[in-house]
This record gives sequence, C-alpha cells and structure tokens, in this order.
Amino acid sequence: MATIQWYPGHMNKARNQLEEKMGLIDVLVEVLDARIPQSSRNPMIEKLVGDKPHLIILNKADLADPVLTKMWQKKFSGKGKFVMAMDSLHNTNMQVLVRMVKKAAIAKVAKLEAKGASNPVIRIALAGIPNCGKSTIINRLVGHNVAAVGNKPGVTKGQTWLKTQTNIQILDTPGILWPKFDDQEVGYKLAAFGAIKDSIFHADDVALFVLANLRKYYLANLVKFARTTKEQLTKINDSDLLLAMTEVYGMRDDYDRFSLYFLQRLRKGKVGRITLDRP
Ligand SMILES: Nc1nc2c(ncn2[C@@H]2O[C@H](COP(=O)(O)OP(=O)(O)OP(=O)(O)O)[C@@H](O)[C@H]2O)c(=O)[nH]1
Ligand SMILES: [Mg+2]
Repeated sequence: MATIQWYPGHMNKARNQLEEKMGLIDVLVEVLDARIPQSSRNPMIEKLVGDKPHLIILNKADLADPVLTKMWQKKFSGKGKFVMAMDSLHNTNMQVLVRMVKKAAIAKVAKLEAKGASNPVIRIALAGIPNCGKSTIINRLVGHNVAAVGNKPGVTKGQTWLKTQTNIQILDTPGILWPKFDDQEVGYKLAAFGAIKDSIFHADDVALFVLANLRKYYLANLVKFARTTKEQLTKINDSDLLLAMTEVYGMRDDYDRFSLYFLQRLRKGKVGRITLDRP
C-alpha cells in the first residue's frame, strides 16, 4: 500500500488559527463524513475542544448506510457530546441543528443571562476534514449563500465569522487533516470520499482498496455497478476486476481514467449508500 498523506502548510495554519479562536467559541461543531465517521475524525479536534460543548454532525447521511449511521450516532454520544446525522445538501430546514446548538450552549447562555444579557450571542465554529460539507451547513444556517462551496477539498481558504437570523454567530474554517495517519486505511478512505486532493494519490490504488471493501460488505452494489454476476466475481481478483470494469465502461485499458471515474461515481452515491467504517 503506497502511503497517502496530505498536510500542507495552510492546514497547519488553519489549525493554529482555530486554536487561537477557541477562547471565543461556545460550541465546537465537528462535521464528519457519515460514510467514514471514524476516519473523518481529526484527532486534533478532540484536543482543541477540551471541556467545551462538542456537537458532532454526521453529514452526507443521504450517501451513507443508514443502519451504520444509527450505530455511529449511538457510539459517539456521551458526556458533553451532542450528535446528529444530516443531509445538508437536500435539507434546508436547520431547526433541529439550531435547537441542538442552543441545548449545547445552555450553560453559557444561563451564565450570561444571570449577568443581565437578554438573548445573548452564541458563537460556534464548524471544523472538520476538507469537503465534508461545513460551508454547505453554514449557508443553510444563514439562509443564503455566504460561504463558498465546491465539490473538491480545500474550497474554504480562511476563517470568517458569519451572522445568522438567530443569535448564533458562526466561524467557517478550512478543512483540516492531521500530520500523520496512524492507520494507512484512513488515508485511503479519506481519498476515496474526496477529502484529499486527487493529484496526491494514485486513483487505481484507492479504487482497488474500495473494490476490496465493496466485495466484503456491499457485494450486491458491486455486482450491479460492475455489470456482472456474483458467480463471475468469485472467479476474478480485484486487479482483473478493475480492468474488466474499465472495459465494460468503454475505456479500453485506461484503468487510471476509469479509477478516477469510479471514485467520482462512488462519491456521488452512484454505487449505493456506502459506509466504509464499522463501529
Ligand atoms: N449528498 C450530499 N452532498 C453534500 C452534503 N453536504 C455537502 N455536500 C456537497 O459536498 C461538497 C463539499 O461541500 P462544502 O460545503 O464546500 O464542504 P467544506 O467542508 O466546506 O469543504 P472545504 O472548504 O474544502 O473544507 C459540495 O459539492 C456540496 O454540495 C450532504 O449532506 N449530502
Ligand atoms: Mg468550506
């Protein structure tokens, strides 16, 4: 397995800036990709949050395996932790999220109200890996498009405070990864779901990794996408399967091109609702 690692200077800078701003923040909202709830958890965030209220969003739930999403929600719940699953692309109603933010900030609000403030401002920051939907959620909260959104990692460049219709103020932050993935599978999963720039890794390596996982956990989806049968699949190894699929999809022997196409289809949910982390 070739090593995948992506921690450019701007991510380190963003991490440091977030640390500096933590003093101003009442609730840290950690946005995860519901398809890789564990692998998309940045270990640096747990350290930054300290004992502040911590709200975890499993975003892109529309693309994830619903059974596993439920299990992960349960697993992440705990003291000082608030957890919810969300599809921020199709769901414009953020009432549930607003309610949860207010619940998470209740102690802080009570303290300010005791000092005489009425309806005090709640400051939250959204943090998470690149491309997990932070800016999309913010635009939903604000009610119109204030934050740049894009179907690739690294769209948000700097940190900006944004105001909503309610008393919540939000800090949008660039996607942050961490210096070293202890488990190389984490790098492969992040690459598969678009958190790592495509030019950093070999698409065929990642495609093969995904094929092996689909074979194990989502065989029916693989049969359908590969336009083959279960019997055929048992007779062929992953590299030959990748070549066969390249041909089936009319790309002759250009499996580099097919590998990238396959990952793009996977990311869009065209292989089905897939979750690659199991609790
Ligand atoms: N299907 C689906 N797509 C989503 C969801 N949330 C965001 N997206 C899409 O995911 C892509 C990335 O969204 P962004 O909001 O730019 O992600 P980000 O976390 O701000 O990314 P960076 O700024 O690069 O770190 C966009 O194409 C969004 O339309 C979701 O819940 N479901
Ligand atoms: Mg963004």
